[in-house]
Amino acid sequence: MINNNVLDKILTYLIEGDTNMDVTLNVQGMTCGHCEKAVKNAVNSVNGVSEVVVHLNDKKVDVVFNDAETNVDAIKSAIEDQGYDVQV
Ligand SMILES: [Cu+2]
Repeated sequence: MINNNVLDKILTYLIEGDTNMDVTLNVQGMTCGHCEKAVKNAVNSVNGVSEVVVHLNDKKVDVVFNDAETNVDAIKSAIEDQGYDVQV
């Protein structure tokens, strides 16, 4: 059985010729709303990123990006540039 998520990706691929990927990054060092905003803005500023959700309490960041335009390393660097440690 095929789930909606997979179906979405296939449709996006057929329509746009590329795929939206999602990744969850473990980000260490986020302690407050300021950190949350800094990380969110940094990731949003990466070309090809369409969605960023920061889970401050879980120290996790969900990112949706177009893999024709960017990659996990670029997103990771953007967060590290703000002074936070990232594990995929
Ligand atoms: Cu903070």
